[in-house]
Amino acid sequence: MSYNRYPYELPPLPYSYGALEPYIDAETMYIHHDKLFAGYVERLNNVLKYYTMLQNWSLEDILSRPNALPRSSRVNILRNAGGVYNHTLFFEQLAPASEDNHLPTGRLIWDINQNFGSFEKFKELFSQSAANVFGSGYTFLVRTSNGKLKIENTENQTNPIEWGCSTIILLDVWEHAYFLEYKNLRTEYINNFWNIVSFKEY
Ligand code: MN3
Repeated sequence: MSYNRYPYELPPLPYSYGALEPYIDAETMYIHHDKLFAGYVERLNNVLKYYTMLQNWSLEDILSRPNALPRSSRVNILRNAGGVYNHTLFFEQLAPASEDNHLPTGRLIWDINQNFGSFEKFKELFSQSAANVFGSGYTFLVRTSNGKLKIENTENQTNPIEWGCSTIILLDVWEHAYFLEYKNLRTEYINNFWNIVSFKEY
């Protein structure tokens, strides 16, 4: 069993269900991680059991080579591999508000200032972008293949790795990510994301 190769297993949540309160409630975390994320892991294993060749591919291999996937199962594989990849990154990057890693440092803050003017301006643009996701999807901060930072929205479980980008942070704006606590108030959920998202060293 592995987190990045068939047969996939569900990565454990790196903190308790209630660790992100009051910004994300424990019940939402439990359902999101143990039920919805687990469902993507299970469905990905179910489809990959028919494709021996793909069992040796990493998630990155699968998502970055959509045209190499068997046509009859392509949508099913991409959807579930994307669901596993995106939720792995989403839960991994969140951290209790009391931790001190919620501001970008080093090369990343330098690049953010270069690309967006300031961290405050970047947060404003990212938040606006997340508020504008129509239907189910995500907002990403990515590094493009030529090294630039970019904010991108995607639909459903699409990850910009499909067009050569790497993910720095992402916000799940599917309703299941916030509806229990925030109801229709997506903007409050987005604003509170900045208290719990963490940034890695670059
Ligand atoms: Mn989700």
